[in-house]
Amino acid sequence: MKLKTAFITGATSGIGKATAEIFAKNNIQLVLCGRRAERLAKIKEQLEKLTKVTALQFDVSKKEDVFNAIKSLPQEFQNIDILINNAGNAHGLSTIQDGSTDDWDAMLDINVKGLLYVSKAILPKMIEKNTGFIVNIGSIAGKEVYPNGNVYCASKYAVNALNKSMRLDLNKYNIRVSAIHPGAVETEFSEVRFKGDKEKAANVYKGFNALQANDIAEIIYFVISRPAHVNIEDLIVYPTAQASATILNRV
Ligand code: NDP
Ligand code: 8X3
Repeated sequence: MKLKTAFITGATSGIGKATAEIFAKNNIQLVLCGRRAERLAKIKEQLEKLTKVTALQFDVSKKEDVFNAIKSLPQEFQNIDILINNAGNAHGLSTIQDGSTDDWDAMLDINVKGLLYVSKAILPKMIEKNTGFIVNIGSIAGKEVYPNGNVYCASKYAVNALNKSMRLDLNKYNIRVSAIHPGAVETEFSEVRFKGDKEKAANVYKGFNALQANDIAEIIYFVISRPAHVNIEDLIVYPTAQASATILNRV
């Protein structure tokens, strides 16, 4: 049987990398994407023991690079069945009056426009084939705003809206669309948010059992492996200790 092909953005760490690992174990061939070439090469080498893998190095926020990279895919990886729109990060955690405009640009360009560019480049073939699956990684920050979250929250509210829009616009092409909205997941996310301050990042996950990247990856695999007539629209996934974006039971 022909292998299914998944295209995963942000496959160099955290949720994207864990998803690539689970997909590889389940015989899905992979297009791994990210900016960090060394990591891409290492993950590709590991997962090639399990499935066919190719790597694409590009920045999702650079429009031309996105389209050129996707055009350059080897023939056997061009038929993408599953797109995991996962690349993204928070940059900074400040009030609206103190926020950095560079951080705002990064979050809107990567989390929103990047997701749109990648989807736009991949959709024509899904539409032509009349089948496909898109999983958008949102966040609890796309369901509730929290103090100092402002622009990151806005970017994830946009992902939530785009997920709903994709469902409406792509419905007639038999393309399944799902969003997964995690609460606190212990990845490199907070290190990026706090610009490499490892101590500050580690404090985010102190005093409770945070979700791990693999917890979300398993759910992504569950979502994409339902029978063809089943489409889960939207899931919020928290660590047990977290009740909402702002309420966390730390010991
Ligand atoms: P990580 O920082 O571990 O991973 C982020 C991934 O996104 C990396 O692979 C990174 O790759 C990629 N990425 C970031 N910017 C770009 C860019 N400009 N171009 C291409 N790739 C990019 O964080 P997570 O795994 O936690 O984050 C994955 C997704 O999950 C994000 O959308 C995040 O918003 C969301 N999320 C995370 C939560 C958490 O608590 N961790 C909770 C809710 C949602 P590289 O640097 O190599 O380009
Ligand atoms: C990441 C989780 O709570 O920092 O989206 O927004 S949070």
